Amino acid sequence: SDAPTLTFRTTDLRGRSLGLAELRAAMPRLAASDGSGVEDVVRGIIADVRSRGFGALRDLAHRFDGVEQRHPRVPAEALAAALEGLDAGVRDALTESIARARAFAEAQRPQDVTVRPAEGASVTQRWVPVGRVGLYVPGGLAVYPSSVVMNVVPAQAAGVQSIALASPPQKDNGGLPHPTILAAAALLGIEEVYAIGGAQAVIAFAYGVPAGADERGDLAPIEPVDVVTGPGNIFVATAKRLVKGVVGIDAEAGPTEIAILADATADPALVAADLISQAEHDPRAGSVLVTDSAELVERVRGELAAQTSRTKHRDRVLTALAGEQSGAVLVDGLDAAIAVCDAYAAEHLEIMTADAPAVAARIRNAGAIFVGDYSPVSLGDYCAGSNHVLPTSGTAAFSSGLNVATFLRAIQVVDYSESALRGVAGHIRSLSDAEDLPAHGDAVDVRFGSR
Ligand code: HSO
Ligand code: ZN
Repeated sequence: SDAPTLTFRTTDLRGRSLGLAELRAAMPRLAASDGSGVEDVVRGIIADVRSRGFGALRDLAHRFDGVEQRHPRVPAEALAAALEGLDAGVRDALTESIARARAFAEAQRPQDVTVRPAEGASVTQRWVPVGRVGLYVPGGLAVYPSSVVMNVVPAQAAGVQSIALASPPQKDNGGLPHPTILAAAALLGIEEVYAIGGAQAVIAFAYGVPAGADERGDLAPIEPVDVVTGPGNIFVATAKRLVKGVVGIDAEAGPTEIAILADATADPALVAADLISQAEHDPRAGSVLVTDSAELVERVRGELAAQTSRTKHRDRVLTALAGEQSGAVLVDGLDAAIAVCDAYAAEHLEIMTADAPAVAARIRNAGAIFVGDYSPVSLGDYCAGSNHVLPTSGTAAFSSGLNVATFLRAIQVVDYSESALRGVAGHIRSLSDAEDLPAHGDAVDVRFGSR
């Protein structure tokens, strides 16, 4: 059959001055899919898991994963065995990845702050980790031990005491999750692992599963968590959206994206390699080049054609590059390129220009920024020390990648002495009367024997 040909469209914004909404609409990006059919299915699973607990999980494992399961908890011996069987090179790489991510995450821990508005008065902001976190790790085509690292390390650095992990049971692994996932969990010291797939894992974490019993004896409960994180398919994303509010969630991850802001000095071979690297994830992945050099676009297109012809996941990559979510965007100069990248708010933004650090410093919207020729996204995916769980689909304009703060709450602590309270009693009275809430003022005055 014919070799598939490369399509990588150009959007020419030169000579046009567009407002923010027009700019966003002009950029290559996937139209948001409406998951309405999926939502009904997930609501059904929520009702089932909440009413039938382990019985529902057993039936879902049978139906979706083709395994027979009495209780989803992975035995400690299976975790140890998976670590034992882990390839030595992968183990070394994960160990280095963990060390770098941990050093960065620990340095992110915010300081408590105290302000003393008056003599005898203090207000403190105290950072406190959530008590328990549930991490979902997919187990289909994409088995990413690196994502176990990226989700677990900031939770541990935040001081979360209880971390549980769930990943789908695999038929060919005796109903256990993928061995590399188990090994990564063991390497990180995670002991509580469940073989539960998809939406039901998110739901089991959000609501917990009460203790049960069957003919063979007791079934230990799954305790509910405070925060659920982790990537997944549309069912997982929908489940996270539906349990949000019952628990906290990290961002709802869409297909991955890379934007490269490049000028005429960029090396087209590097630009093409990096666009292909993220397109490799998913036929719906977005690979976008923003530049003021029409010549660079042509040279990158040549490199894409050459490099895709020898890349392993060629069909997936070519589909992603040809999609409406990918392509080159031609602009009038560096300022316009920065404005376009800010409007797009990429999950990953690479800067390949003269004086890349100066350009990077001007970017306001991106999940993560990769500066210069020697900081490709692949580095951040595995071994930079940064986190690879990042906001997609333009949500970088208002949200952040996974970090220590994802797992912390700021508690404000108020501590006033008698005289310090007396100092503002009149103001409290004025405001409580102004809001027609006089009992608020009374609660202060009663302390000073006047009401
Ligand atoms: N680039 C992906 C993360 C990943 N890459 C995992 C390789 N493995 C989303 O940031
Ligand atoms: Zn990646």
